[in-house]
Amino acid sequence: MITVFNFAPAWGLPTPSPFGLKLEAFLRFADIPYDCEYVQRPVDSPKGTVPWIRDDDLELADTGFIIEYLKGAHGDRLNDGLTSTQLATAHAVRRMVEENLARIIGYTRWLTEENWPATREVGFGQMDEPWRSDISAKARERIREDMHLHGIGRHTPDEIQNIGLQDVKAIEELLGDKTFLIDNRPREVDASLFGILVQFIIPPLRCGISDYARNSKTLARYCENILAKYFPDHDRAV
Ligand SMILES: N[C@@H](CCC(=O)N[C@@H](CS)C(=O)NCC(=O)O)C(=O)O
Repeated sequence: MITVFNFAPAWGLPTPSPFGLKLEAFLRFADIPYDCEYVQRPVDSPKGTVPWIRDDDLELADTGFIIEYLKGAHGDRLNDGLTSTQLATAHAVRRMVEENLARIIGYTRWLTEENWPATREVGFGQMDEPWRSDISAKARERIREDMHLHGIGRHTPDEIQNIGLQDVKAIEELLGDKTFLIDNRPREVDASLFGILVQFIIPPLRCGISDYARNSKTLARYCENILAKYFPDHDRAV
């Protein structure tokens, strides 16, 4: 049985980690059994990131590499029958949400004043003072430096929200009235899209992208359908 090391359920989601939720969604879409072990910090992860997996003696980090490994071990169960154009669209959407929108989730959670108290509570709430204030402040500074070096951290909060809104509106247009991004069943790209998009819809984040996504029938329906059908065991009260 595969073990997924992930952040524990929080904010009404099976995990507040966009990439952790991507991986769990992939495993459920592909019907591959797994269990979860929850961690507070990814100190034991081979790449220092959440999620990572253990399968017998193998430990592997980064959802891109994990999913390639799973496809090798269990077969590519989600992309069968897609045309090369559909696969190319899926690739472009996956890169957009993982490389841009997911970073904006990080910015919104960690670096906006209105969302920082909730982020600190979920990430560091179990720690005692003075460690809690000290370690959370240092982690926040590290994220501020990362975002600055990447470049996105040099923009204003409104500019960053507008950059993310462009992605979200493009997804809304591509989804239209379909149940999934490409056709009528979940494909590999839906794992990335759901894992990241739902983080703007269910958690109590306050930002322009969340306001837009929660009010979009297309985007809210997409996420709610996947949660209901593929995560029926999830207790939203957590
Ligand atoms: N490209 C990686 C991204 C993983 C990632 O950024 N994970 C975040 C949590 S969602 C993380 O572990 N950040 C470092 C940390 O929390 O210390 C993947 O696909 O797994």
